[in-house]
Amino acid sequence: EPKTIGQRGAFIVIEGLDRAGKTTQVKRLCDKLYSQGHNIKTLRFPDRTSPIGKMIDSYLQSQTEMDDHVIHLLFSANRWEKAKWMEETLKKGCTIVCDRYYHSGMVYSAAKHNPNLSLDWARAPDVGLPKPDAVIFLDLEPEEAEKRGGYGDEKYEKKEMQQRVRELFYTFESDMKVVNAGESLEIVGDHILEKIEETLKDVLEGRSRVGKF
Ligand code: NYM
Repeated sequence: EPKTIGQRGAFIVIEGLDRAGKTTQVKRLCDKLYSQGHNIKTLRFPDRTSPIGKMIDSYLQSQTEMDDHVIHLLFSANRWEKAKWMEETLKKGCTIVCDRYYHSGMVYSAAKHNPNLSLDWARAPDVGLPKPDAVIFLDLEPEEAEKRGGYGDEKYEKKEMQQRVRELFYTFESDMKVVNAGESLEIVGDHILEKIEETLKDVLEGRSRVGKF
């Protein structure tokens, strides 16, 4: 018997640094919640499948150059493309587990140190998006990321950039639940579950509405 019948679903976001194991943890969390009887949908940003997503993908792979503001607005537009679907999905009683969202949007762009692209400027285009019920931040020490084989070839996957991104994520510490991603898969998974337990209960028992950023 699905637990979410008659109630809205919960909106859970997994944020974190590159190499923190977000994708694996999103999968584990979905499997776990599904086995508990939740209706689940997953989402990841950037969603590289839409026309805007394809432009983002091309930028991340250094195949096209773009002004910092332009790519920032495309990342935001890529979230707005899904906003209506997210609201409808939650309303139907489906829980959404999402790999990255507007915190990534703000911090990666602001970490570029472009004097014309402040954190405030970066925040503005995302204002009004559906607000997650819980944001987990998978935190990883840079040394640990390096032990995991270092970063990939995409834009932003450089040590100095990741360090700035990490510092900026911490300016949103009060919005997020920090989980140390340096532990084993199982331990990280258990910590995530512990941190969202209260939120899930509140949502599923009808005590909380979908907010807006
Ligand atoms: N990224 C992701 C941004 O710069 N802004 C955003 O709004 C989002 C959602 O894209 N290095 C960056 C962070 C990552 C890169 O993400 C690709 P992933 O999770 O590796 O596909």
